[in-house]
Amino acid sequence: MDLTVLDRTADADTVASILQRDGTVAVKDLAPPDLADTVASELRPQLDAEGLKSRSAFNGDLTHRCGGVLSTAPGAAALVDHDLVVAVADRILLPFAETYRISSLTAIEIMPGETDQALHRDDTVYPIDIAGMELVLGVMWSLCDFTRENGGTRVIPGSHRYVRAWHLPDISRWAVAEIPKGSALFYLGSTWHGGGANRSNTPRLGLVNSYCLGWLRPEENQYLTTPPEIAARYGPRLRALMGYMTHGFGDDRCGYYRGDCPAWVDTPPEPSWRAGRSHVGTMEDARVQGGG
Ligand SMILES: O=C(O)CCC(=O)C(=O)O
Ligand SMILES: [Fe+2]
Repeated sequence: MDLTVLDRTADADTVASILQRDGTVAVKDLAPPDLADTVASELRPQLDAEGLKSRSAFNGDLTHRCGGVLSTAPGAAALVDHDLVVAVADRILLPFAETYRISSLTAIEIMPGETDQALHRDDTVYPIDIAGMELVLGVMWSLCDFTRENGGTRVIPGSHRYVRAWHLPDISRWAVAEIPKGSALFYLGSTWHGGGANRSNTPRLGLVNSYCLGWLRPEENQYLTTPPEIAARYGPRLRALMGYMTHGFGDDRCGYYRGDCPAWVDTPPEPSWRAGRSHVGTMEDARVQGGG
């Protein structure tokens, strides 16, 4: 199956319905190329200084990675908090949670000579596997042109939502995200994918944002990588995405905090995040239950 690549004029319903059908979709030219350049140059010092610290059998030997992106690259806010991305994430994740939040934000620079990354799903960090329930949405922003030669992300359309234990999808063929700088490749947490080998002579730089259901623990600790003083520089929606807001409302909440915090968000900034389906009982329930 091919990867569908849409124009930046695509609306959220179209993007989300292809994403639900295929497990992946790309929207090209979603961010201006100069924004991609700005983010790339903001990330540069940290990539050079620390990029190779995360070398591993999974991450690769010739791949630079860095997290803490919103502390080092403020330009990335416009990508992570992009209106279309949020609207698509609403459609994919809100059926299973009242809000969602950033799970990880990682700059990934695949250097020339790097080999293929193992194909994988991003949602295997969570020990739950319920067919049809998406836990994670990944968005890979191309900060340079992604090509077949330089390690454009490989995705397997149709590989999503398999119940891992007994329906392993066929991962012998993949599509390559060949997308210009400033594009966004969406893939569900259950969709098989991986970085590509870089057979070119220039690095391949991308920024991958993943969003998880609001009641899950994020992969990267957002409070330590973007502490309140730094988070406070961003708007309320991005602060909520960083986790400076509860999941759930009323008496049914995760992550509440009653102290002072300059980054805290009291009122969910998106109407779609205000469903408030509280499950705990009330005093009135107790009275009806006849407890005296
Ligand atoms: O670099 C890429 O294209 C994909 C990386 C990836 O999927 C991961 O590290 O989880
Ligand atoms: Fe991945």
